[in-house]
Amino acid sequence: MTYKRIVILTGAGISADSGVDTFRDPDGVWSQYDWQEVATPEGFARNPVLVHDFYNMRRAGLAEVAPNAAHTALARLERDSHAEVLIVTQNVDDLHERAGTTNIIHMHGEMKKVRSQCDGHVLAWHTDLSVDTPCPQCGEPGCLRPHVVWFGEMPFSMDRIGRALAECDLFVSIGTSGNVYPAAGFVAEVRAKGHAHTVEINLEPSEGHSLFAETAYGRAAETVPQFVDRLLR
Ligand code: BJW
Repeated sequence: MTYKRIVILTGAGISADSGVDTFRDPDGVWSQYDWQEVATPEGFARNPVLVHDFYNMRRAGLAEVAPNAAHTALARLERDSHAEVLIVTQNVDDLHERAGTTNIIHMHGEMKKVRSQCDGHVLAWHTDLSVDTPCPQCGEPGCLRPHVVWFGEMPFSMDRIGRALAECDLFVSIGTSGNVYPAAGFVAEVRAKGHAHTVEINLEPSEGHSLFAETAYGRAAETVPQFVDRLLR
């Protein structure tokens, strides 16, 4: 393997084989919930009880799932390759970390964290959250929110991601439909800034599939380990 800096963007499709619902597939999260009600700051302001219930249910669901072969293969890539491997995930689950990945950015936040709206303080959180939960910092009820990025909010660590995209020599996109920006624009950014090889691994061609130099289609739990085996050979 000749690559020195690898950036891997992951989306809901990598966790699908673990039993976590994707968003836009026919039986996905957005077929059951209106994203404007549960994934916008305006929805949270209108009905915080509904939004807390939505995230409480998904947070509790994490106890029922485990990393699959795709998460494990990416952790193996980080551990066994000489390249610097950075995972930029849009996922709010913790399956990459549970598989052993350490160099990771959760650009859309993390389900097992909450944030104080009073002072921006971020806390690890493993139980249900409600409008009555007092903030451990200030003692006020109602000031904690899920530490996730909703539509209209700025994703996290964009400066660090921008630098990594500019410097990488391999960019791989796994399990994302390419519907949501800025992540959907990363492949174009990589192509504009450098000479990195670009690879899409997904169940089916994404919105931006034609921008990738190489593509592989199939279930992530099968395609990602094969791809990693090839890189490590
Ligand atoms: C498998 C598989 C298997 C299935 N194996 N694969 C017009 C242009 C540009 C931008 C905008 C625009 N209009 C509005 C915007 C902005 C907006 C946006 O993009 N809207 C679009 C809908 C048009 N974006 C934002 O508001 C973002 N913020 C922002 O832009 O700030 C300004 C800014 C500007 C410039 C630079 C920087 C910032 C914030 C977006 C926040 C998204 N939040 C959510 C919820 C997070 C919390 C939570 O989980 O509840 O993030 S929405 C949801 O979508 C979640 C996901 O991370 C995200 C992406 O979804 P993903 O991962 O791609 O999942 P799916 O379901 O779409 O696709 C799964 C794929 O897997 C499919 O292709 C399947 O085929 C595949 N698959 N099984 C392999 N077994």
